[in-house]
Amino acid sequence: MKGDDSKKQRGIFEFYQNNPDQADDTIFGRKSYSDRRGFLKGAGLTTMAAILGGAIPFHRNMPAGMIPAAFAEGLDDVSITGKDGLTVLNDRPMNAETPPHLLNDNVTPTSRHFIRNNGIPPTAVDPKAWSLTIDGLVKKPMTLSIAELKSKFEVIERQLLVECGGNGRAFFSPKAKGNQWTYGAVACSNWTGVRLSDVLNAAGVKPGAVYTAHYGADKHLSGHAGKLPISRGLPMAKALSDENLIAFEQNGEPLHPMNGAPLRLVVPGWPGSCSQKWLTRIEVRDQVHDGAKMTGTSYRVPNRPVAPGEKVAEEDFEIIERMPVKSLITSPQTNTQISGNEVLVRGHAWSGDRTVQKVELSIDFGATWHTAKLDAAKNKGAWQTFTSKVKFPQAGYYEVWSKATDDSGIAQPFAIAWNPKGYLNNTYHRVAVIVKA
Ligand SMILES: Nc1nc2c(c(=O)[nH]1)N[C@H]1C(S)=C(S)[C@@H](COP(=O)(O)O)O[C@H]1N2
Ligand SMILES: [Mo]
Repeated sequence: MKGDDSKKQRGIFEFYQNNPDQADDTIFGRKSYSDRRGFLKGAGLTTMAAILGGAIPFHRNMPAGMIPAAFAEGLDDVSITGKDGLTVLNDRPMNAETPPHLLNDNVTPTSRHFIRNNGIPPTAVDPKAWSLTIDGLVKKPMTLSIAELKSKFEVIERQLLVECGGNGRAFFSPKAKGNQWTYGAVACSNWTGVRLSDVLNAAGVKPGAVYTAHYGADKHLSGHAGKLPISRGLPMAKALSDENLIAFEQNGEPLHPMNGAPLRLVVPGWPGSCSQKWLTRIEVRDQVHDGAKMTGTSYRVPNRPVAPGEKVAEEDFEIIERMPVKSLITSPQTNTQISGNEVLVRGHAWSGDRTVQKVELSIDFGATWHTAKLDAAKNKGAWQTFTSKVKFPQAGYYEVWSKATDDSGIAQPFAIAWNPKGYLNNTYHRVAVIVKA
């Protein structure tokens, strides 16, 4: 690691989780484990400070006794105000996912909505002073306060699904770099706001418009004022469809600071990265947006099937659009022991921009499948909840597998095609159930 601050900084947890041996080597040098005596020295300290920007919150994930007491003191755990039971994957930037059994509610409570940050969120936010600018290829560029958004446009409440493009990345082999999301970078809260399409139409999209560009108030990890952590956009057809919200409330309250307060986009069914948080500006462009994390390999997959671990040229990557069909079992929690031979299985299923037609469950590793009861979505862009009473023939170890099929006849696959950045893992969800005699 060099001291170059344009280089991406990472939290110590991600650093260790991705490759513990390499992290150890970087920080402590290539010495034998017993030689280290629990102290950082020389280059190790400098490196650590560069990675962490000063604080070392995740000492418990480091080799025992390796963190100087002065650094570790008082930083035993990370709790995020207003969040409950989330698993923190990274502290700089903050990234946290929700264990599946905490996503059992039809509507995800704010306390259980995951956090995916690419940079440093704004602090001391004043909703009254906040403004949103619509400019670029529009007839009437405008800057609106949140009060003006509320008074000039119809305010609606919708239940909308947000899923990170990297949800399920932890299960790719070879490993893909980035947050090792398992299942819980997905949520479906109630959002209140105005339609993105209404606001764009009021500004008057000019002919020749191709793509939107979204800007937020968070800062790049490097601290560079001119550098954005993330700025993504949408093709005009998706931007102008009526399910997307410019939202100022989540579950009937102001947005949580980590979920974009005071204003954000919610673009259901597309990679979460399309849903810009701390939203300040939407620009309409005559070409595909080229902002931070729009280009290169970010939120992109190869345009052809590739072998696991294959190197793919950057020009062969394509922007991810809708998210694929997927299901999540939210009850029972995995590894639950039950007595009696029956359990009520519950979960949710979704397919970006489409409807889920059926969810099937298997308790015999896919040999036979049973169709679950599947509810309709509350509205376009929401997930659908499924339930099924599952009977087990005898005591023993079982896995309950869930497989959703959408209205295009596309089902979740058993195994995921590998891609370099670990996106779009929509394989069956599996939970273990131990049936006691
Ligand atoms: N301004 C801004 N918007 C952002 C991000 C970000 O880092 N900064 N992360 C994006 C990504 S990658 C995802 S998956 C969603 C996550 O939304 P959440 O943190 O509210 O769950 O926000 C998106 N919007
Ligand atoms: Mo994301």
